[in-house]
Amino acid sequence: MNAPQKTDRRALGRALSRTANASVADVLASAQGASGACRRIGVTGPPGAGKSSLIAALVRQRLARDGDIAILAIDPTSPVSGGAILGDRIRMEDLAQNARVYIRSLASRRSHDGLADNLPDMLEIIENAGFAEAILETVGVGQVEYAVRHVVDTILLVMPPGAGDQIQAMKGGILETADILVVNKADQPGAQQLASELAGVMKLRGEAPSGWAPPIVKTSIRDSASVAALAEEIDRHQAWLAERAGAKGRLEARRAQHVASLVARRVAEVLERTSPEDLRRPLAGLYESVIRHLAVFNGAA
Ligand SMILES: Nc1nc2c(ncn2[C@@H]2O[C@H](COP(=O)(O)OP(=O)(O)O)[C@@H](O)[C@H]2O)c(=O)[nH]1
Ligand SMILES: [Mg+2]
Repeated sequence: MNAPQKTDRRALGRALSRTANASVADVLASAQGASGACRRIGVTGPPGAGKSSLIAALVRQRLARDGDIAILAIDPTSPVSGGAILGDRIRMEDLAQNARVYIRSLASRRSHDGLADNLPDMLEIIENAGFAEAILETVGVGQVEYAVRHVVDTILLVMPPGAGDQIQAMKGGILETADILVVNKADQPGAQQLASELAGVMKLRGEAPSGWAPPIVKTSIRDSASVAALAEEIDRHQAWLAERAGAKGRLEARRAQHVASLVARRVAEVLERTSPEDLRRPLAGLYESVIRHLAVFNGAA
């Protein structure tokens, strides 16, 4: 499939906006589910770690290859625009002008996990639009990172020097799901100390069940060799995924998770339209009524 032309980008933007607000019925009418055609990279970590700057630096290098790149930023701070994304725009100004790059911010909506509810659907649109790569930036350390796991192939956890205290708190969390640990701002003091602390934590953790040992990469946006080294680790992880006998596992898990999230959204849709009287009914009756309504896509839900 060919990448969309620059003139198609407005149509792409409209399709994404439509999907962001689509009901489950709307999604089922058009979406097919992920095909795995597009490399998906998640970049997470605390605000100010340098995620946007690093993504911009990575993309500038990765444009040397074939294929268009989409950058999606989940912005929990503002429902519309502004805030962090405004800053991101400035860091990515040159890329925003590039016909082969598509940048889009997504406000996180009512979702319990802080991700846009329709993120899997939006990523499918990006995939079908022919992008070779989609890079997803998420802010914060928490539930979002677990949700990201299901929609991307490779997760980067970006930390600034001095984040050592946070590592203790993260031990059982995001550190477990990250595929690559990035110590950014390596031009600042404390980067080596953080890298050593991380290495210690990873050693204690022992070998991951998957067999992938997350590398620890020090980067600085001022050092293009370090960004190239990070790009290489991303490629190495993607190659490792592709080579595994169970390589299909991740795509299938993604599709299963997609269906699960659609069902959860559908339940929420039905409950929204359930009257207070019905909600006071005995649990078994209420449960049965909800189940019955799930498959009935009419105005009355
Ligand atoms: N010294 C230094 N500053 C950086 C580096 N990467 C990002 N920054 C700065 O850190 C600040 C936050 O960067 P940003 O990309 O917005 O972080 P985000 O919130 O994680 O997306 C900005 O002022 C960047 O210029 C780096 O490698 N070295
Ligand atoms: Mg950012």
